[in-house]
Amino acid sequence: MGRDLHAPAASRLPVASPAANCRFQGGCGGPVPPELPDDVAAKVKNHPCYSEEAHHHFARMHVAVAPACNIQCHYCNRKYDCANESRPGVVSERLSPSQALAKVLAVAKEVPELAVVGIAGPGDPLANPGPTFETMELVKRAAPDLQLCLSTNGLALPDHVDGIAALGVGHVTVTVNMTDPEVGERIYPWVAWKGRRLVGRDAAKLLSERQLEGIARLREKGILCKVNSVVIPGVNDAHLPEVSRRVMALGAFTHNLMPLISAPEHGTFYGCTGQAGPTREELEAVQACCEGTARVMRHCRQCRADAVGLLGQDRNAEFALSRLPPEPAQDVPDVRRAHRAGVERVRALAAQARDEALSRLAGAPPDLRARVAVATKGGGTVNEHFGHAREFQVYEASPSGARFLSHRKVGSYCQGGEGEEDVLDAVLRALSDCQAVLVARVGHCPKGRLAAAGIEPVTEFAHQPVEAAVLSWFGTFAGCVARGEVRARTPASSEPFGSEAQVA
Ligand code: CLF
Ligand code: SF4
Repeated sequence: MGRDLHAPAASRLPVASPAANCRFQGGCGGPVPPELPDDVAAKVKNHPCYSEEAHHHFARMHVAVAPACNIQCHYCNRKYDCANESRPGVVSERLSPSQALAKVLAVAKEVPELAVVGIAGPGDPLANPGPTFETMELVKRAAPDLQLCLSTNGLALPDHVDGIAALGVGHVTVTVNMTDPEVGERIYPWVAWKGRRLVGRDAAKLLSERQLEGIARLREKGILCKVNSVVIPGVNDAHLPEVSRRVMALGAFTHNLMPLISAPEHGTFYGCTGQAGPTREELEAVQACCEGTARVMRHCRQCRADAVGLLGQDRNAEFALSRLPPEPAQDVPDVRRAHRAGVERVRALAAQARDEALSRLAGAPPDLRARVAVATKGGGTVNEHFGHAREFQVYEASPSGARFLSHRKVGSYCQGGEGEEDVLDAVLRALSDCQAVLVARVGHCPKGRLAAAGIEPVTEFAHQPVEAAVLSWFGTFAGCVARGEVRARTPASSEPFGSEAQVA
């Protein structure tokens, strides 16, 4: 293909010119996403995947009613099932449509944040159209205020867009890893098509054509489409900006660039052949490059196909079939309504606090920025103890605002009242590019280790809204930089993305 696939990803990517209106002064490689039209803003406002802000307040659940798949991806092995695993395609139990409804109602009773019911596998929802559509019909009738969502590889999508629209499904995700069959044949060994198995470039070409046709048809029907791409170093990473351009031109709403998860014990082709996922630096380089043309999603948690709860949580085990009541629960829409009203109040206060914090940054150098980690367990505030956090959310702060960059999975440092030193080492590595970590509380020992590693532990903003907290800390930091007391830094990481999670 005339390009060096063994060079580091960042050096192979086309250089994105900073847009004239880039609010991160060119550092992000992309323009400010345009304001959303009101009807689109309303559709994404409470969807935890389509809105980064919403993911603090709203939950999704997946119902695993779709076992079969019509293609094979080199990163997938649906036979592997581990309760600690967190990859799409992996589930603990498969459900019939009526079991799925019972589970939705049970979750709705216990999780007022529930806003979206999605079907994401463990195979492809549209390779199982009977159970998929029956489930969505049942959920729509029982709890019409819950949003319906599905995620597909796109092969069968053009055949089902009308049915999806008729059911009122508002959000569809299509996984598009390539538009070039030469790239695609290295990702897909086969696709099943009209009773035959296509292989090689023919398979990839057909898959790509069907995906792009499906995305265009979703737009015609006014259905929001998110495109997911798995970043596979040396295979499709340098090609993904082209994918981004194509799918956005066809009307996709956002592009979610996810790291390949690959390990020999997963039993996948990539796992067994040593194909590595991207490092954090490589992933961020691809995301920054695509941001030139797309609204890039950065807060994906690569959920299991039976995930339940806020993104980053998985409460699926609480709602296993064996724990469901014999009779389906009654729906409780009033509880969800009350939660939504509460979120609106929290949002108004958070926006006011953010604007006040921003106004105090007026004199800071426009090109100053810093990465700040936040410990939160939802609700949009700094409310998690350092030792209990199983992930940190990382923001880039600048005088223009606080921008979500990524989450970092970690092991919980405090286990049974004792601090685990090896876990703390991994946390320090995971946050090595951060200047500070904002937490509700932190113990004496980790506080000292964080400070020694150059990461300021901060409890001053406990229970304050996240963006305002990040910006308030940044204001103090900017003053210290101006006085020469500290230096801004953004060290790169060469660890495989997600390797921190291995300590969990
Ligand atoms: Fe599920 Fe996907 Fe709908 Fe979200 S997940 S079907 S759009 S409700 Fe979300 Fe999970 Fe990432 Fe998917 S965090 S894997 S993007
Ligand atoms: Fe697995 Fe999904 Fe690929 Fe099918 S489309 S092989 S379920 S990852």
